[in-house]
Amino acid sequence: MIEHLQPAALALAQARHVVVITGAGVSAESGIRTFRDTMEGLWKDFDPARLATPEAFAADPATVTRWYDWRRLGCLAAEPNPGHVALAKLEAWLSETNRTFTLLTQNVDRLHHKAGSRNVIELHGSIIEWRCTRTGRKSTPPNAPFDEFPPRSEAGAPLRPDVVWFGEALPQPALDAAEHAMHTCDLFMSVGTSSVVYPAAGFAELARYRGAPVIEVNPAPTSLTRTATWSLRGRSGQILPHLLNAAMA
Ligand code: BJW
Repeated sequence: MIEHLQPAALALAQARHVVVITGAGVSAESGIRTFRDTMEGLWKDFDPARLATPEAFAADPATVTRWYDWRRLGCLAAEPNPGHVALAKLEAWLSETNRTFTLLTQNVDRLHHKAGSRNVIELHGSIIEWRCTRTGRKSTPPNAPFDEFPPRSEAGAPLRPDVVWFGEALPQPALDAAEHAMHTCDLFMSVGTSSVVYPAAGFAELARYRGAPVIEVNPAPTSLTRTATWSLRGRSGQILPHLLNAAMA
Protein backbone atom coordinates (compact mmCIF):
# COMPACT_ATOMS: atom_id res chain seq x y z
CA MET A 1 0.00 0.00 0.00
CA ILE A 2 1.64 3.24 -1.15
CA GLU A 3 0.37 6.28 0.72
CA HIS A 4 -1.10 9.02 -1.54
CA LEU A 5 -0.94 6.76 -4.63
CA GLN A 6 -4.63 7.10 -5.52
CA PRO A 7 -4.98 10.92 -5.46
CA ALA A 8 -1.67 11.27 -7.29
CA ALA A 9 -2.76 8.74 -9.94
CA LEU A 10 -6.08 10.54 -10.40
CA ALA A 11 -4.28 13.86 -10.94
CA LEU A 12 -1.99 12.16 -13.45
CA ALA A 13 -4.96 10.66 -15.29
CA GLN A 14 -6.57 14.09 -15.62
CA ALA A 15 -3.49 16.15 -16.54
CA ARG A 16 -3.02 17.68 -20.01
CA HIS A 17 0.69 18.54 -19.79
CA VAL A 18 2.85 16.53 -17.43
CA VAL A 19 6.36 17.80 -16.69
CA VAL A 20 8.70 15.42 -14.85
CA ILE A 21 12.10 16.32 -13.47
CA THR A 22 14.47 13.49 -12.62
CA GLY A 23 17.68 13.30 -10.63
CA ALA A 24 20.34 10.77 -9.80
CA GLY A 25 17.96 8.62 -7.70
CA VAL A 26 16.08 7.44 -10.79
CA SER A 27 19.28 5.75 -12.01
CA ALA A 28 20.27 4.31 -8.62
CA GLU A 29 18.49 1.03 -9.41
CA SER A 30 20.56 0.82 -12.61
CA GLY A 31 23.69 0.70 -10.46
CA ILE A 32 24.71 4.34 -10.95
CA ARG A 33 25.67 6.03 -7.71
CA THR A 34 23.68 9.11 -6.76
CA PHE A 35 25.59 12.36 -6.66
CA ARG A 36 25.43 12.87 -2.92
CA ASP A 37 26.02 9.23 -1.93
CA THR A 38 29.39 8.79 -0.32
CA MET A 39 31.81 7.30 -2.81
CA GLU A 40 33.56 4.00 -2.26
CA GLY A 41 36.73 2.26 -3.41
CA LEU A 42 39.06 4.23 -5.65
CA TRP A 43 37.16 7.49 -5.23
CA LYS A 44 36.24 7.34 -1.53
CA ASP A 45 38.46 10.30 -0.62
CA PHE A 46 36.98 12.58 -3.29
CA ASP A 47 33.94 14.82 -2.93
CA PRO A 48 31.86 14.91 -6.17
CA ALA A 49 30.80 18.49 -5.47
CA ARG A 50 34.47 19.49 -5.51
CA LEU A 51 35.30 17.52 -8.66
CA ALA A 52 32.33 18.87 -10.67
CA THR A 53 33.71 22.37 -11.03
CA PRO A 54 35.69 24.31 -13.64
CA GLU A 55 38.19 25.17 -10.88
CA ALA A 56 38.92 21.48 -10.20
CA PHE A 57 39.39 20.81 -13.93
CA ALA A 58 41.76 23.77 -14.26
CA ALA A 59 43.76 22.72 -11.19
CA ASP A 60 43.90 18.95 -11.83
CA PRO A 61 42.51 17.94 -15.25
CA ALA A 62 43.98 14.43 -14.98
CA THR A 63 42.06 13.53 -11.79
CA VAL A 64 38.84 15.14 -12.96
CA THR A 65 38.87 13.41 -16.36
CA ARG A 66 39.81 10.06 -14.79
CA TRP A 67 36.74 10.35 -12.55
CA TYR A 68 34.50 11.30 -15.45
CA ASP A 69 35.89 8.52 -17.65
CA TRP A 70 35.20 5.99 -14.87
CA ARG A 71 31.63 7.28 -14.59
CA ARG A 72 31.19 7.48 -18.40
CA LEU A 73 32.06 3.79 -18.77
CA GLY A 74 29.65 2.94 -15.94
CA CYS A 75 26.85 4.85 -17.66
CA LEU A 76 27.54 3.19 -21.02
CA ALA A 77 27.35 -0.24 -19.38
CA ALA A 78 24.15 0.52 -17.40
CA GLU A 79 20.64 -0.46 -18.44
CA PRO A 80 17.39 1.42 -17.74
CA ASN A 81 15.42 0.17 -14.73
CA PRO A 82 11.61 -0.07 -14.25
CA GLY A 83 11.50 3.63 -13.22
CA HIS A 84 12.98 4.77 -16.55
CA VAL A 85 10.70 2.36 -18.41
CA ALA A 86 7.58 3.62 -16.59
CA LEU A 87 8.41 7.23 -17.60
CA ALA A 88 8.82 6.18 -21.24
CA LYS A 89 5.45 4.36 -21.06
CA LEU A 90 3.83 7.40 -19.45
CA GLU A 91 5.00 9.55 -22.36
CA ALA A 92 3.66 7.05 -24.91
CA TRP A 93 0.29 6.85 -23.13
CA LEU A 94 -0.08 10.63 -22.86
CA SER A 95 0.86 11.06 -26.50
CA GLU A 96 -1.74 8.44 -27.60
CA THR A 97 -4.37 10.48 -25.77
CA ASN A 98 -3.19 13.79 -27.33
CA ARG A 99 -1.59 15.05 -24.18
CA THR A 100 1.89 16.44 -23.66
CA PHE A 101 4.85 15.11 -21.69
CA THR A 102 8.15 16.83 -21.02
CA LEU A 103 11.02 15.14 -19.22
CA LEU A 104 13.58 17.44 -17.65
CA THR A 105 16.55 15.45 -16.44
CA GLN A 106 19.52 16.49 -14.37
CA ASN A 107 21.12 13.16 -15.20
CA VAL A 108 23.99 12.92 -17.63
CA ASP A 109 23.73 9.14 -18.20
CA ARG A 110 21.38 9.01 -21.24
CA LEU A 111 19.36 6.18 -19.62
CA HIS A 112 16.03 7.92 -20.31
CA HIS A 113 16.86 7.88 -24.04
CA LYS A 114 17.88 4.23 -23.77
CA ALA A 115 14.50 3.45 -22.13
CA GLY A 116 12.62 5.06 -25.06
CA SER A 117 11.75 8.51 -23.70
CA ARG A 118 11.62 11.01 -26.55
CA ASN A 119 10.96 14.51 -25.26
CA VAL A 120 13.99 14.65 -22.96
CA ILE A 121 15.67 17.91 -21.98
CA GLU A 122 19.15 17.39 -20.54
CA LEU A 123 19.60 20.25 -18.11
CA HIS A 124 23.12 19.28 -17.03
CA GLY A 125 24.39 17.95 -20.37
CA SER A 126 25.68 14.46 -21.05
CA ILE A 127 28.71 12.49 -19.89
CA ILE A 128 28.55 10.42 -23.09
CA GLU A 129 29.61 13.42 -25.17
CA TRP A 130 32.84 15.37 -24.65
CA ARG A 131 33.90 18.69 -26.07
CA CYS A 132 37.10 20.37 -27.13
CA THR A 133 38.11 23.08 -24.67
CA ARG A 134 39.50 25.15 -27.57
CA THR A 135 36.93 24.83 -30.37
CA GLY A 136 33.85 23.70 -28.42
CA ARG A 137 33.36 20.88 -30.95
CA LYS A 138 31.48 17.93 -29.44
CA SER A 139 32.35 14.28 -30.05
CA THR A 140 31.31 10.89 -28.73
CA PRO A 141 34.38 8.96 -27.59
CA PRO A 142 34.44 5.19 -28.18
CA ASN A 143 33.21 2.80 -25.51
CA ALA A 144 36.68 2.11 -24.13
CA PRO A 145 38.77 3.77 -21.43
CA PHE A 146 40.71 6.86 -22.49
CA ASP A 147 44.43 6.27 -22.83
CA GLU A 148 45.49 9.74 -21.66
CA PHE A 149 44.15 12.11 -19.01
CA PRO A 150 42.92 14.55 -20.03
CA PRO A 151 42.12 13.08 -23.45
CA ARG A 152 42.93 15.33 -26.44
CA SER A 153 40.67 16.52 -29.24
CA GLU A 154 41.55 16.44 -32.96
CA ALA A 155 42.67 20.05 -32.46
CA GLY A 156 45.16 18.83 -29.84
CA ALA A 157 43.42 20.59 -26.94
CA PRO A 158 42.12 18.91 -23.76
CA LEU A 159 38.65 17.38 -23.96
CA ARG A 160 36.17 17.83 -21.13
CA PRO A 161 32.84 16.10 -20.50
CA ASP A 162 29.89 17.98 -22.02
CA VAL A 163 28.28 18.43 -18.60
CA VAL A 164 27.35 21.50 -16.57
CA TRP A 165 29.62 22.15 -13.61
CA PHE A 166 28.82 24.32 -10.59
CA GLY A 167 29.06 27.98 -11.52
CA GLU A 168 28.50 27.28 -15.23
CA ALA A 169 25.36 28.31 -17.09
CA LEU A 170 22.94 25.60 -18.18
CA PRO A 171 22.67 25.19 -21.99
CA GLN A 172 20.39 28.01 -23.16
CA PRO A 173 18.28 25.78 -25.48
CA ALA A 174 17.61 23.41 -22.56
CA LEU A 175 16.68 26.27 -20.22
CA ASP A 176 14.43 27.84 -22.86
CA ALA A 177 12.68 24.52 -23.55
CA ALA A 178 12.20 23.88 -19.82
CA GLU A 179 10.79 27.34 -19.20
CA HIS A 180 8.50 26.99 -22.22
CA ALA A 181 7.18 23.66 -20.88
CA MET A 182 6.46 25.21 -17.50
CA HIS A 183 4.05 27.70 -19.13
CA THR A 184 1.50 24.95 -19.89
CA CYS A 185 2.43 22.39 -17.20
CA ASP A 186 -0.61 21.34 -15.16
CA LEU A 187 1.04 18.48 -13.26
CA PHE A 188 4.65 18.38 -12.07
CA MET A 189 6.56 15.35 -10.82
CA SER A 190 9.94 15.38 -9.10
CA VAL A 191 11.61 11.97 -9.09
CA GLY A 192 14.83 10.89 -7.40
CA THR A 193 16.34 14.30 -6.77
CA SER A 194 17.41 15.96 -3.55
CA SER A 195 16.10 19.25 -5.03
CA VAL A 196 19.05 21.28 -3.81
CA VAL A 197 20.69 22.31 -7.07
CA TYR A 198 19.43 25.39 -8.89
CA PRO A 199 18.06 26.35 -11.30
CA ALA A 200 16.68 22.76 -11.61
CA ALA A 201 15.22 22.85 -8.07
CA GLY A 202 13.29 26.00 -8.95
CA PHE A 203 10.96 24.29 -11.46
CA ALA A 204 8.91 22.60 -8.74
CA GLU A 205 8.53 25.97 -7.01
CA LEU A 206 7.39 27.47 -10.30
CA ALA A 207 4.83 24.68 -10.78
CA ARG A 208 3.39 25.27 -7.32
CA TYR A 209 3.26 28.99 -8.01
CA ARG A 210 1.31 28.24 -11.20
CA GLY A 211 -1.14 26.09 -9.20
CA ALA A 212 -0.08 22.73 -10.64
CA PRO A 213 -0.04 19.79 -8.21
CA VAL A 214 3.44 18.49 -7.42
CA ILE A 215 4.09 14.76 -6.93
CA GLU A 216 7.39 13.78 -5.37
CA VAL A 217 8.82 10.25 -5.63
CA ASN A 218 11.75 9.61 -3.32
CA PRO A 219 12.64 7.08 -0.59
CA ALA A 220 13.79 9.94 1.68
CA PRO A 221 12.43 13.38 2.55
CA THR A 222 13.97 16.25 0.58
CA SER A 223 13.80 20.03 0.61
CA LEU A 224 10.76 19.73 -1.68
CA THR A 225 8.75 17.35 0.54
CA ARG A 226 7.20 20.06 2.72
CA THR A 227 5.65 21.91 -0.25
CA ALA A 228 4.86 18.91 -2.52
CA THR A 229 1.17 18.10 -2.90
CA TRP A 230 1.87 14.36 -2.50
CA SER A 231 5.12 12.70 -1.50
CA LEU A 232 5.26 9.06 -2.55
CA ARG A 233 7.84 7.41 -0.38
CA GLY A 234 9.90 4.68 -2.05
CA ARG A 235 12.24 3.79 -4.88
CA SER A 236 11.25 5.13 -8.28
CA GLY A 237 11.64 1.67 -9.84
CA GLN A 238 8.96 0.46 -7.46
CA ILE A 239 6.64 3.49 -7.21
CA LEU A 240 6.48 4.68 -10.83
CA PRO A 241 5.13 1.43 -12.36
CA HIS A 242 2.39 1.35 -9.66
CA LEU A 243 1.56 5.02 -10.21
CA LEU A 244 1.31 4.55 -13.96
CA ASN A 245 -0.86 1.42 -13.64
CA ALA A 246 -3.21 3.21 -11.24
CA ALA A 247 -3.44 6.27 -13.55
CA MET A 248 -4.18 4.12 -16.61
CA ALA A 249 -6.75 1.92 -14.80
C1 BJW B 1 16.16 7.67 -4.99
C2 BJW B 1 16.55 6.36 -5.08
C3 BJW B 1 15.69 5.54 -5.79
C4 BJW B 1 18.04 7.32 -3.95
N1 BJW B 1 14.56 6.04 -6.34
N2 BJW B 1 15.05 8.15 -5.54
C5 BJW B 1 20.14 29.68 -6.16
C6 BJW B 1 20.25 29.41 -4.84
C7 BJW B 1 21.37 28.80 -4.30
C8 BJW B 1 22.44 28.43 -5.12
C9 BJW B 1 22.35 28.68 -6.47
C10 BJW B 1 21.22 29.29 -6.96
N3 BJW B 1 21.39 29.40 -8.30
C11 BJW B 1 22.59 28.88 -8.64
C12 BJW B 1 23.19 28.44 -7.54
C13 BJW B 1 24.53 27.79 -7.51
C14 BJW B 1 24.51 26.33 -7.88
C15 BJW B 1 23.65 25.60 -6.86
O1 BJW B 1 22.51 25.28 -7.08
N4 BJW B 1 24.24 25.26 -5.72
C16 BJW B 1 23.53 24.51 -4.68
C17 BJW B 1 24.29 23.23 -4.35
C18 BJW B 1 23.37 25.42 -3.49
N5 BJW B 1 24.02 26.12 -9.24
C19 BJW B 1 24.83 26.21 -10.28
O2 BJW B 1 26.03 26.50 -10.15
C20 BJW B 1 24.24 25.98 -11.66
N6 BJW B 1 24.63 27.03 -12.53
C21 BJW B 1 24.09 28.23 -12.45
O3 BJW B 1 23.16 28.50 -11.73
O4 BJW B 1 24.66 29.12 -13.30
C22 BJW B 1 24.28 30.50 -13.26
C23 BJW B 1 25.06 31.18 -14.35
C24 BJW B 1 24.38 31.98 -15.27
C25 BJW B 1 25.11 32.62 -16.27
C26 BJW B 1 26.49 32.45 -16.38
C27 BJW B 1 27.16 31.64 -15.48
C28 BJW B 1 26.44 31.01 -14.45
C29 BJW B 1 24.84 24.73 -12.29
C30 BJW B 1 24.49 23.48 -11.56
C31 BJW B 1 25.20 22.29 -12.22
C32 BJW B 1 25.06 21.04 -11.40
N7 BJW B 1 25.94 20.05 -11.92
C33 BJW B 1 25.96 18.75 -11.33
C34 BJW B 1 27.15 17.94 -11.95
C35 BJW B 1 26.79 17.50 -13.37
C36 BJW B 1 27.86 16.69 -13.98
C37 BJW B 1 28.10 15.41 -13.23
O5 BJW B 1 27.21 14.53 -13.16
O6 BJW B 1 29.20 15.27 -12.70
O7 BJW B 1 24.73 18.06 -11.54
S1 BJW B 1 26.08 18.76 -9.53
C38 BJW B 1 25.03 17.38 -9.26
O8 BJW B 1 23.83 17.77 -8.56
C39 BJW B 1 24.61 16.91 -10.64
C40 BJW B 1 23.18 16.55 -10.42
O9 BJW B 1 22.48 16.59 -11.64
C41 BJW B 1 22.72 17.61 -9.44
C42 BJW B 1 21.49 17.26 -8.68
O10 BJW B 1 21.73 16.13 -7.88
P1 BJW B 1 20.55 15.07 -7.70
O11 BJW B 1 20.24 14.48 -9.01
O12 BJW B 1 19.44 15.68 -6.95
O13 BJW B 1 21.29 13.92 -6.87
P2 BJW B 1 21.47 13.77 -5.30
O14 BJW B 1 22.56 12.76 -5.10
O15 BJW B 1 21.63 15.06 -4.63
O16 BJW B 1 20.09 13.17 -4.79
C43 BJW B 1 19.68 11.87 -5.13
C44 BJW B 1 18.28 11.68 -4.59
O17 BJW B 1 17.82 10.41 -5.03
C45 BJW B 1 18.17 11.68 -3.07
O18 BJW B 1 17.08 12.54 -2.69
C46 BJW B 1 17.86 10.22 -2.71
O19 BJW B 1 17.02 10.10 -1.58
C47 BJW B 1 17.14 9.79 -3.96
N8 BJW B 1 17.17 8.36 -4.24
N9 BJW B 1 17.76 6.24 -4.39
C48 BJW B 1 14.31 7.39 -6.18
N10 BJW B 1 15.97 4.20 -5.92
